Amino acid sequence: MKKIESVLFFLQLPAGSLQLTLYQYKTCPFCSKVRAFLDYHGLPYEIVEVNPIMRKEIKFSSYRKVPILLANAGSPLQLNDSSVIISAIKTYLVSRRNSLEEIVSFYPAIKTVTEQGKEVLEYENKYWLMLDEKETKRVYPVKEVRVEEMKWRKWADDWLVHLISPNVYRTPKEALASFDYIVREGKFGTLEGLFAKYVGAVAMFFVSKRLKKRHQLRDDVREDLYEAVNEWVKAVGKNRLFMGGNQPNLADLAVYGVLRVMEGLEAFDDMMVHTKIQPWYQRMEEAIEKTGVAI
Ligand SMILES: N[C@@H](CCC(=O)N[C@@H](CS)C(=O)NCC(=O)O)C(=O)O
Repeated sequence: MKKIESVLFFLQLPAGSLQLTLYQYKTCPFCSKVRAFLDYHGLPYEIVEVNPIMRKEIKFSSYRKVPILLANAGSPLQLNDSSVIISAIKTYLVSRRNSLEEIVSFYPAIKTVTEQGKEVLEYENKYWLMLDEKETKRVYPVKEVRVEEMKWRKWADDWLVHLISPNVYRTPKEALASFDYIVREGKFGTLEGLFAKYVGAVAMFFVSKRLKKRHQLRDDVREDLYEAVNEWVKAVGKNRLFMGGNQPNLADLAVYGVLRVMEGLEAFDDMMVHTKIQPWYQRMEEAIEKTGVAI
């Protein structure tokens, strides 16, 4: 049965029928989440690396953050916010009843004001896939699986992501190493890169202390990282390979996407040594390498 479904999926979505362009900073955790999702589903996409200083590449957009995904499934469409992008495209892959445009309209943007009085855009339903009863049964055999996936996707955005900066800019040496990596991987001019590396490292070292306070992290921010990561491993449990069972679900992809941006940095190596994440992390790497998975 599974095989027939996957053949149908590929028949319904011929190569090139969904053209995607991802505007990103390579080292941004939200962008990494989207790449993990697209790669796992074997969806080809072009990348436009955005210069974080001028952001000229996204001049066309009134939404000023990355990731932005331009999708063309017949008519061009702009999708903002990593979780909206993932939910909308996943809905589109599972259910071809609605156009992508219609699906995106189910994730409206609303302006809200944070506790600090800052105006921010939030997207309604962003962890919810717009499926009918039959499709829901296929993706989520029991209700609890859907609830769990949503809970941990939200956790990745609202908690895990906030542990990254305080950890990778923890000490001046780590801040410099992080910026060296950001400049190497990102799109910077030569002078801009040098400026970003040193000024950015100093700035982010101090900003990360502020973030640490704002999110009420412990003095040793590694402890919060280790605790969070072990909490995730515990939630996956010993009886399944991924939170999604034998295959990653959207929560697995989100957590992996966020953690992956620390690769090559001291915080990542420490996390591998001091937590139980490694076996799951390796399984995720392998799962994402095998692209073109059936929906
Ligand atoms: N909720 C958004 C957050 C995106 C976000 O904050 N992106 C950062 C980069 S990591 C950004 O573009 N910040 C504005 C800037 O760099 O100018 C999402 O999930 O996509």
